[in-house]
Amino acid sequence: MSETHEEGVPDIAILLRMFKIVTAISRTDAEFRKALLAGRARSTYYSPKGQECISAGIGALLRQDDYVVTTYRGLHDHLGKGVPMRELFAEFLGRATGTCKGKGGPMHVTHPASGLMVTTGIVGSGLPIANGLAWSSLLRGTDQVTVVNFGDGASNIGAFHEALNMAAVWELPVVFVYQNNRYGEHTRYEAATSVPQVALRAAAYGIPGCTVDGNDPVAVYGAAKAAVARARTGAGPSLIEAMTYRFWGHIFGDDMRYMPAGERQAAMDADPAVRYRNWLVSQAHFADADLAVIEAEVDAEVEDAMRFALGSPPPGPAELFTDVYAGEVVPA
Ligand SMILES: Cc1ncc(C[n+]2csc(CCOP(=O)(O)OP(=O)(O)O)c2C)c(N)n1
Ligand SMILES: [Mg+2]
Repeated sequence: MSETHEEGVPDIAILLRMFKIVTAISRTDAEFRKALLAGRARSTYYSPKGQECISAGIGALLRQDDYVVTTYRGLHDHLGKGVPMRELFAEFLGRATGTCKGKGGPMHVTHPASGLMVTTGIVGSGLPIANGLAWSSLLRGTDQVTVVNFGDGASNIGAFHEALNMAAVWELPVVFVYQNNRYGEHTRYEAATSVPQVALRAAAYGIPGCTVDGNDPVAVYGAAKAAVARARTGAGPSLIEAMTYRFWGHIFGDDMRYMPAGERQAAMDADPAVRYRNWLVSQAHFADADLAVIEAEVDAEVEDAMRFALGSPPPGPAELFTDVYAGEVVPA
């Protein structure tokens, strides 16, 4: 972290909350990759490692009853919103104890109790869904805020433009969080996008847009604070472009040949989790030993969640017809 953020440093409880989220994401990601490589777990896995500070900055701001929508690369957003680790791990591994009884899997994690409303596998589809959630809050007269996370690839899909326009016209309480990790699948940002920064597109819809360092939770928190306040007070939507990088390619197991080796190495050398930890210590917000205690607690929680998930059964055949139809349906 090059900046000191002297003026805009959030209070110590927020810094700590963000550290716990960053650590939980980073350690969970490492645990998942280890389990997959060892053959202990089988799943498709879209690693969010590198993008954890975005979810920490947003997660530290939201209330439990606020809504979050995310994508298949959403593990960081799930943890940032407070989805319980045991149920989350179990869902990722398709177990009956998961958030959706193992029937959603990593691409469809839903946990309304913590406000994680939808995880989608269809690029761009989360944005209109977020508008619907926000519209429901307006109809019910609550001051809930909806945050929708999506990637740079999604910003070139029609649904992005339709959703931003509608949210602006209806002044919906949505924060559009655009996680610019420089690649949509195997396509570089520059090859697919007409503007140097997608935040510029906010002007086309008459809403505020900004670009922040997505690898700095303090910067994300600062930008999101204004956007969340705007949404909560009925002033309408905003677009936040968070610049970041995905460490492990599109899907875990990707050979990553299309990513220049130097570029990826530079991003990994500047690991945002390590950078935030170093900044907290160098600015004397926390002692190294205090953070080590938290890391040990997080490690224990991650180990426990993995043990719980691996020890849980898959959903049985009787589950095939439950949670599928609104009414009672008995198959012939
Ligand atoms: C409508 C649609 N088109 C194509 C795909 C295939 N696809 C899956 S992920 C992806 C890349 C999306 O990139 P981005 O929005 O930048 O998200 P990231 O994976 O970087 O988080 C594509 C094209 C899809 N799932 N949905
Ligand atoms: Mg991307």
